[in-house]
Formats: sequence, structure tokens, C-alpha cells
Amino acid sequence: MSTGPSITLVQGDITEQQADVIVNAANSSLLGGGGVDGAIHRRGGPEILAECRKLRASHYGKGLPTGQAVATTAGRLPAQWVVHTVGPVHSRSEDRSELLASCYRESLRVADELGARTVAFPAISTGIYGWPLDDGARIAVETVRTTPTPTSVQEVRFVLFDRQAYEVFARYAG
Ligand code: AR6
Repeated sequence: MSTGPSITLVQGDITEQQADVIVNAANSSLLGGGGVDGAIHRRGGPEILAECRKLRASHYGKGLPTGQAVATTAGRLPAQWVVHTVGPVHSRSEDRSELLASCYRESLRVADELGARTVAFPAISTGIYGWPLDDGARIAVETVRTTPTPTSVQEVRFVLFDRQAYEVFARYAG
């Protein structure tokens, strides 16, 4: 029987994770921002932004669409690649869950293309983009569990910034 990647949970700062891929909760501009995005560019150094600018000058002239993912170097981070994905802004009037699921699915697809074995994810959209943590955790875990197999990815690690986020993810991933 083929099984998908194992799911692990860590409380901490994603920029300190040793993994093949660190996923960034970016915005469409790919040119940086606050939250995880700010931390990744700060600690990863200017090489990441330089590659993002090249992507904007080539394939992604209008920016990276919501729900899609693209890889760059990880610069000085303890990882090989950063996979940038753009989560949806939460809306009360429109169900954007499929776009959030797409972020996890597309990031895993890119990681698989790179041959990555370990992938660290933040809780995409649950900060500045306002997605309720409980629903964001449910979508994250369900999407990873239903990822197509076989894949090179053996471990998906959710890196949760605080205790509360960790406990909410543990309810779904436990
Ligand atoms: N490590 C792990 N998790 C973190 C870290 C960190 N260093 N920092 C924050 N979190 P957010 P979004 C958690 O706002 O909601 C940026 O400006 C945080 O507590 O980083 O997808 C981008 O450029 C929350 O649970 O991303 C976009 O404009 C989760 O990571 C916008 O924010 C995601 O919070 C994207 O918003």
C-alpha cells in the first residue's frame, strides 16, 4: 500500500527549521511583506528577493496568482529551497477554501518536482490574511492527507508560531 507523507507538528519559528523546503506565505507581488514572509526574507538574505524579482521579470509579470506556488533558493536559511505560495485573504461572503487547499497542494507538487523529502509549512493565511485558525488547520491537514502518492515528500512539518496554533493543529493531525 502506498502511503502519503507523515505529518509532524512543531512549535517555533519556521526560519529556524532544517528542511529541504520551507514554504512562504507570500503575497502576489513576491517582493516581501510582514509575518512569515518578512521573517524569511530577513533571515534568508537578499538572494531570495533577487530570484523573486527575476520571476516577476519573466513568468510572473502580473505576480503569482492566489493558490499557486513557485520555488526559489533558500539563501542563508537552513533549507535548500523556499516555495512561495499566495494564500487567499479570508472572506465572510465568499468561500475561498479551495484556494487555500490549492496552496498546500501546489506547494507539495513543486516540492515533489524538486525531489524534496521534508517540507515545512506555516499556517497559511491565518495571520495577516485573517483566516480563522481552526478552519485553516483543518484545511491544511486534510489537504496534505489527500495529497497524491507516490511523492518524494516523506515528511510534512507544520511549524506553528505559538502554543495556541500548535494545539489547534494537534486536534486535526493527532
Ligand atoms: N514562523 C512560523 N509561523 C509564523 C512566523 C514564523 N516566523 N511568523 C508568523 N507566523 P502571516 P498570511 C504565523 O501573516 O496570513 C505577509 O505580509 C502567524 O502567526 O505570515 O498568509 C505577506 O507578504 C500565522 O499563524 O501570513 C502577505 O501580504 C501564520 O504564520 C500576508 O502577510 C501566517 O501568518 C500573508 O498573510
